[in-house]
Amino acid sequence: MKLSLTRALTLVALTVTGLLFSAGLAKNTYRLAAIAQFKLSPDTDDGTRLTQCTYCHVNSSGNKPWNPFGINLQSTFRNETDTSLSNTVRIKDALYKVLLKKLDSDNDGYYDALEVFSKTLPGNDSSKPSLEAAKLEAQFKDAGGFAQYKAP
Ligand SMILES: [Ca+2]
Repeated sequence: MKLSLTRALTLVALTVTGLLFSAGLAKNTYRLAAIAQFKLSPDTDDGTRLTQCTYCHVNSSGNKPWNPFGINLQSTFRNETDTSLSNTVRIKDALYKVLLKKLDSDNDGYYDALEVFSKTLPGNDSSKPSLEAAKLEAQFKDAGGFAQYKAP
């Protein structure tokens, strides 16, 4: 069977569009899951994003590459979640499990959960809490510690 060039190009264009759409949808699903679970700033009613893709990615448009926190989250998602579950359930599980590791992904002196708690960026060493780590950790524990970031 021969495809005309026009039909072949249309097929390629539709496939690429579909892939881009599903990738975009996935990204936003994960971003929204992180906002809910980590109690980050939600989008405003007019759609302005107050929590950017750069929470986990290097670029504001998302995709590759991931920042150090995003790399740890991605690894947790791939290696420590149940692949028989939906990606939506897996990402929630990964969001919690990556925090439990007490990694300081960006090496700024504050482990990731403390950065989530203080609303700074766990994957960017130029964003870090102003409070000293021991005081912040005491507040974090008083507020419920890791359990406050369990999947809903
Ligand atoms: Ca940081």
